[in-house]
Amino acid sequence: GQLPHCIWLTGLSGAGKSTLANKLEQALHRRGLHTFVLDGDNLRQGLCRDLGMSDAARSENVRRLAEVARLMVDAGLVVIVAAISPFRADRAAARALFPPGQFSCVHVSTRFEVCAARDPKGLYRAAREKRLSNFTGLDSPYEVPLDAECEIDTGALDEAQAHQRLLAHALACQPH
Ligand code: GGZ
Repeated sequence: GQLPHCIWLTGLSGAGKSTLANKLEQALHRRGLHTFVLDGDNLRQGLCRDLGMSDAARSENVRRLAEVARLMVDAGLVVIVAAISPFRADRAAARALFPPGQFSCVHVSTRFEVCAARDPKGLYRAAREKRLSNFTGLDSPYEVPLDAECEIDTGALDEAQAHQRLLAHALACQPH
């Protein structure tokens, strides 16, 4: 059987969280594990569509993601959360919802300059040109985790290496 677990990916916009989360889900699924991905960007279309990008709105967004993840872990799933989740206190509150050993934090630590150069959605450019405010790393803070169980820099690893590192972490959380 599988150990229900929440794997929480935090990092800047464009760091690679969603890509890593989705590839991890596929790999775990192939190994017979029951998983679900909660992506901050997706949940902002529905459950969290009333929330903007102020500090308070981000805290509320992270709180809701954590509560939903907790319900899904209670239902027996391996839940993969991908959200910037920029504040240490909010990530700590998320962690506190789970039994010890059933939550782990993965810092997708890709540097700001690397994310800004990728800019897959043009958000960094929009933020630079002041068409977008409260942008993480520019005029909104990102508090680097001090308690991450795993760190992945997609600027230093290629996609396959980054995926392997995350998969190894996820499998290490399972009984073997
Ligand atoms: C940062 C923003 C912003 C601002 C829109 N700052 O990389 P993405 O595009 O696809 O995902 C980001 C998403 C942020 O949602 P999260 O739920 O992950 O954020 S948080 O945990 O801080 O609540 C990004 C896009 O929305 N986006 N405006 N101002 N990212």
